[in-house]
Amino acid sequence: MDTYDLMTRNAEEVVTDEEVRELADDPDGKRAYVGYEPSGVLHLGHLLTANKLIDLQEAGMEVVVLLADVHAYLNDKGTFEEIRETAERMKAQFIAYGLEEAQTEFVYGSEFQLDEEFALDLYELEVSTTLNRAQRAMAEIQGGETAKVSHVVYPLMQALDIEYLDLDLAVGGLDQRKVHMLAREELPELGYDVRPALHTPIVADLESGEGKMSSSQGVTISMEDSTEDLEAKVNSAFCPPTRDPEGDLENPVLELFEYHVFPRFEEIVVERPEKYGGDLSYESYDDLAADLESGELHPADAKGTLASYLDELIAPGREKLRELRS
Ligand code: NAL
Repeated sequence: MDTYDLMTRNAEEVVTDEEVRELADDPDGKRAYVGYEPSGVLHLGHLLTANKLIDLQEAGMEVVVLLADVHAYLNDKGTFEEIRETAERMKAQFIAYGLEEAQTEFVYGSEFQLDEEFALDLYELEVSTTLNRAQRAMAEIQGGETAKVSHVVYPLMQALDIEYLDLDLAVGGLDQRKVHMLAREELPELGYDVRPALHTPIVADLESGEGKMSSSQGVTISMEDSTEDLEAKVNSAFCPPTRDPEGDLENPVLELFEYHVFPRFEEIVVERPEKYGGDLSYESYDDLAADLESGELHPADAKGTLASYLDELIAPGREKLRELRS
């Protein structure tokens, strides 16, 4: 696969395409970054951006993972001590999942966000940004009501981080796009450069195929799930025999194959008894989706296969968590 295709595969949005193409011409040693609020254990939402980081590392880039402790604090996720403990476990899970340790730098937000220079830049952004703009940037991240002062400071700090971490590319879920747009507009006002961004899709809720999968509501899959939990969750997932169900619905089973399984395995084997046609093997997502649509691949077989590949992906992180707790 060519470098640009690898860097952008499965990205829902590339801002801007021209800037990312330029980066793809010479990615060696360039720095990409994702930030995460330390909270709970890793779930599929985290792993979707992690897959993109693995692609970028394969393309030769260095990856910076921001453990956004101050952001988590501003979003009411606990005391600094609790947040730090969660962050350390998160780090271990990312490495277990497959981020290349030698090409990954983990940084705590509090290492630079409390410096005087950062604070002064933040105040400058506070002066130049309207309340309305900051609230809109935060609305998709926070989900609930953006009513606290901390919720409008949050996106401004996130925008500044892009400058302070000396990055060449910002990566995030599509829910981060308004923060990245704010950064593109406001950073030049402070005399800083604009950076390109890649946004990963938001995966639909497993059971309904609607909206977004999240840990706070509905069903998600996390590093803590046992093999049996995974099987049960995937089994009860919405899986019509089409990749584009009616209306706003998605096929979450196909989405998980596309975004989580195919990027990490060369070949997917669906095991079937001889009397049902024997094993099927796929090297591309499109072939699998086409077989589901034609009826060659039964949804139940697709689900069983999905559960076992997801299990293989989360097994090392699950093991790591067990170790850390014992
Ligand atoms: C992502 C988050 C917090 C701070 C960041 C700083 C720079 C780049 C990305 C960042 C977390 C993210 C979330 N807002 O919703 O999880």
